[in-house]
Amino acid sequence: MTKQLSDLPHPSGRVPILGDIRSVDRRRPTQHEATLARELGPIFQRELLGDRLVVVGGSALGRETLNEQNWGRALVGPLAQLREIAGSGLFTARSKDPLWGQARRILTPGFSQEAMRAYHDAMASVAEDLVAKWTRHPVLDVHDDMTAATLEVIGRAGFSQRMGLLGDGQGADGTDAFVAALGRVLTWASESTNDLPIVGAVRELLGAGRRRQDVATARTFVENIIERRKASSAKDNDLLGLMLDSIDPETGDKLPVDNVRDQVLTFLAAGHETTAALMEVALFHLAADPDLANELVAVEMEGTHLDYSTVVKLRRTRAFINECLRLYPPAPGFFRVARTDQNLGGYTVPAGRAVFVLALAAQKDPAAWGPDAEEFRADRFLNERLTASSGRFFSPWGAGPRACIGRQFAIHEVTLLIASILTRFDLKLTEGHGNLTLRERATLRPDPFQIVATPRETRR
Ligand code: MNH
Repeated sequence: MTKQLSDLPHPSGRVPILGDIRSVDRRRPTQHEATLARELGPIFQRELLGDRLVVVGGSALGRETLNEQNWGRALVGPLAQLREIAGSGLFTARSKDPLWGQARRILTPGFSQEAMRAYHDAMASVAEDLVAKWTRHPVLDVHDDMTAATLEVIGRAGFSQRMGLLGDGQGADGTDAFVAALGRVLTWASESTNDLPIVGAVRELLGAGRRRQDVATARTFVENIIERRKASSAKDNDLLGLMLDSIDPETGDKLPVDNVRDQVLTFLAAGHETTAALMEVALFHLAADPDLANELVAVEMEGTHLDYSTVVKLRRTRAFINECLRLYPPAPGFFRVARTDQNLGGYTVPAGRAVFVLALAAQKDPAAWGPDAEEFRADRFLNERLTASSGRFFSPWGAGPRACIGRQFAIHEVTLLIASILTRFDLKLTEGHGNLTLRERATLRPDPFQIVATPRETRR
């Protein structure tokens, strides 16, 4: 006999009508849910005014939801809110919207191995600008510099467009305003998902004007990028080139003008926020553990020229990056919807019901990852072969046809940035930054911290 979702364990302190109101952390919702998963088990519920969120935080049950035959992607939670700014861009389009398939087909060549090879020099130019900046200013704000670096990378590699945040400061106008507007919209998307209907409605009313402005700011910024590109003679075969000119082989259509705008915005947002989060987690661990940094340099970086084929061979760095993604997934979870009635851990999940798969919890489930599941072990992914049959939930890029299209792009970028930084600098945390704490705005991203970068002594 399977049980109903109403039978799922829930946090203690449930109150009539409002429900599990005492167990909502508006500012750090998924970190709170990961704590609950430890107490309540691999699947639990949280109810607010009769609205039930089903959270899957166990590794084995999480893996069941990755089965594309039984489960699909669901556009709910913060993701649904983000349609307000990203429209039917790739990330926020409904799977059944023909524009999703069309855009995915048009853009997939932009993420091939060949494309990565072509982006390498643009990515390397950003790494060099970052190194130059740190040489001049050794005490650095990691959050700001990673926002700058990742935006420059997606701008230069994806849109042949400098963002004006690194290097000589030339490039798109209004990038800072764009970043600020985007940050506020992301925060709203995350926090409003955890609002009670009434409180939420009031907040909506208060925030709507500001948000309209933010959306307008962001759209104007990307429209300027598109206009500038159309006016230029450059016919680059980059992401923007594909968006503007490429014809979908299946439908014979180009992307509609409005959709190009939504795609550019989507790629600027999805391409930088998550990647910056990953870079920040990585830099924190490298600064906190100089032995680890030195080992990576000594074993696989020293004396190499960081060209495309060298970067793809940095397997220890890759393993280290995977461990960052395991413990600090920049997308802390994703929604999956049951295609037909499912039995999940003894509970009936009716067809059409969405569940929140909490990668943040499932990727440190001791039942799968062992007693040291919560420990950061940079070599974990070197020693344990993670194949599809390894039985552990590891899904920082999502799942199925809606999985991250930018995965190889992000991995190449992050590996190259880390190698460029480590071969040049010794990193140290400044006093008072002993712990990595994370804030949430649909993504999970470290709170700002500083590091000190001193030039590494070169061996003769
Ligand atoms: Mn990315 C989808 C994680 C970097 C563009 N990305 C997803 C999803 C996850 C994800 C998880 C699926 C979400 C869901 O199912 O609800 N992405 C990441 C992480 C990084 C990242 C952890 C970096 C680290 N993403 C990038 C980069 C780009 C990008 C870089 C672009 C250059 N991601 C996307 C797009 C989608 C996506 C676009 C939506 C794909 C689709 O729905 O077809």
